[in-house]
Amino acid sequence: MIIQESNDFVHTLAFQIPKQGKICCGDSFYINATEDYLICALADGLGSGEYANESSSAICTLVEENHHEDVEVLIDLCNKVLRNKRGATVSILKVDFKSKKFTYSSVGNIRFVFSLPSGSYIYPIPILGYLSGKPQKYRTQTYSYERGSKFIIHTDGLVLPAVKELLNQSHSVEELSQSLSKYTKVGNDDLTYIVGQLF
Ligand SMILES: [Mn+2]
Repeated sequence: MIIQESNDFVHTLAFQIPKQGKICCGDSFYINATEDYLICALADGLGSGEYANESSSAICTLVEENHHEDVEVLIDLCNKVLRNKRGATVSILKVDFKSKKFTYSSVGNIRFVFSLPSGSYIYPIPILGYLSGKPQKYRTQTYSYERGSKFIIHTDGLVLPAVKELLNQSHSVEELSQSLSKYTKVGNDDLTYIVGQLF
């Protein structure tokens, strides 16, 4: 499955494939680009199949219904929505186009790399573990970006040997997606990535 969401300020492309032999994907994502901001949520439900999907899709529904909220608020709401469900690893990215800043918060093993056109990279450090409705610490960080910046957010079903080079060598989200295709064969975990480029 490939989904694209774009406007004058951002181009994004998401790709998802379930674990080998499964119809239901345990990963879920949500992307929305408004005139003011981009919001992305990616969740990986523990295990796989239906119950993993129940948790990860609850995260995405919550972010969809509350996408105007700040990342700090959203990540805590995400934790609460998982009470009495299977846990999930969760990442939320919000990019403000006017101030050219992005805010990111993550709990668990979802990977995020942000590449600036100047040649530097930002790897916000996630909190270890997963959300499960229990009291939880968060780390929410804000950074500045420049026009032309690119990013990738992906679940642990995608294993990339050289993510910096991939980001560097691709001039568009379509090119990036093309160069990721050899790493996205059906495997032993659900696999989701979101790539984006900011303008
Ligand atoms: Mn996974």
